Amino acid sequence: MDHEADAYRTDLMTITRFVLNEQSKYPESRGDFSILLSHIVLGCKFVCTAVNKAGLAKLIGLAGETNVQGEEQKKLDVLSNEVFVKALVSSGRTCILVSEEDEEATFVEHSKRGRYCVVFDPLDGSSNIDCGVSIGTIFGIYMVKDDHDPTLDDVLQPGKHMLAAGYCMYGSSCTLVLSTGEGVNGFTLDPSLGEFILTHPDIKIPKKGKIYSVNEGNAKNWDAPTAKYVEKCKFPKDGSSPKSLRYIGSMVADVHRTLLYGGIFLYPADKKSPNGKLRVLYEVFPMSFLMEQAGGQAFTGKQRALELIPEKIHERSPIFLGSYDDVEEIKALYAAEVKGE
Ligand code: FDP
Repeated sequence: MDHEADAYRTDLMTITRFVLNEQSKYPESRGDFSILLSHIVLGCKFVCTAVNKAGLAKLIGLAGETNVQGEEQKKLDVLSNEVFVKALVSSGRTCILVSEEDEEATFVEHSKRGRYCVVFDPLDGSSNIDCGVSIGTIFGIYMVKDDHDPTLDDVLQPGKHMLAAGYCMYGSSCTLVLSTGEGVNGFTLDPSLGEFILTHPDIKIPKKGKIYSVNEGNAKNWDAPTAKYVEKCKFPKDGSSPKSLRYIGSMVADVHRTLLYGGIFLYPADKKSPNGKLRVLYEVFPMSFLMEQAGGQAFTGKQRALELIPEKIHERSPIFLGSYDDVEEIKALYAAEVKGE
C-alpha cells in the first residue's frame, strides 16, 4: 500500500486553509479579509443547497416581485439575496453592499461596520433556474477609503481597484473560483465534508481558444466590429478551423467554460441596448478581474474593462472577455473602426 500517496490524498487544501495560508504572508493582517471570505463561502454553501433542493421544495416560481432591472424575480433570487446580505452584514467586516436585487446600496449600521465593500449578484442567470441549467453567485470586494465616512464613491471605483473577485457556480458540482489579486484558484464543494477543496490551483486561460460564446439572436442589431469578429470565427480567412459556438446564456457558466477551455465570451452593445446587458459592478468587473488574473483580457469595445469608472451602481457595459489572443483580435477590429478602415 502506498502510504505516502494516501497521506497526500488526505492532505486536503480547504478554502479556509488556503485563505489562512495567504493571510500568513501578511503578518500585519488582522484576519478581517479571511473572516469576510468565510461568510461569503457560507452564503455560497447555503445557496447551493437551496438550488439543489429547488425542484423538490417547490422554491421555483415567481415571487410576484419585480427587481430593479424590471425582470420578474424568482423565489430563489429573493432567498439568495437575503442569505448574502445577512451573511455579509453579520461578518462585521462590511461597510457598503451593492446587490443586483436591491435598487439602493446598503450602508451597514455603525455597530456592525467593517472596512470592505462587497458588490454582488446573488443568483446570476436566474432565467435558467426552472430548467436546471448552471447558475451562480458573482462577487467583487473593495476596501472603503474612510470607514468613518463611507460614500457611494467607495463602490463607484474602477474595477482595477478591486481587492478580490470570484464566483460560485451551482452546476453538476458546486465550484468556487476566487482571485485575491495573485492568480486564480478553483475550489469544489465536497458535499460529504461540506468543505470547498482546492481542485483547480493557479488557473491559467489558454492563450488562444477554439470557442466563441455569444447570443447570436441579437446579430441583426450588432455594430460592425462585433459582426466582423463573429464572421471571422465562423469563416476564418487565414486557413485556420472555424471556432465552435457554445452559449449557455448563464454568465457564470459561460465564463467558467471560457476560463478553463479558452476562447471568448461576448455580450456586445447593439442598437437596442447601446450599453449591452451585463452590469458593470457585479458582472463585468469581477469576471474581468478573474480573466486578467488568469492571463486573459477583458475589453468593453472602447477600453480595458477594469479601467472603466462607473457612475451608477447598476450601470451596464458591453464586454468581450477571454483568451489573450482572441480579445486582441476584437480590439484590433474596434481600433480599425475608429480609424475608419
Ligand atoms: P439572466 O438574464 O438569466 O439573469 O445578466 C443576467 C444574464 O442572465 C447572464 O447571466 C447571462 O449571461 C445573460 O443575462 C444572458 O442574456 P441573454 O438571454 O440576452 O442572452
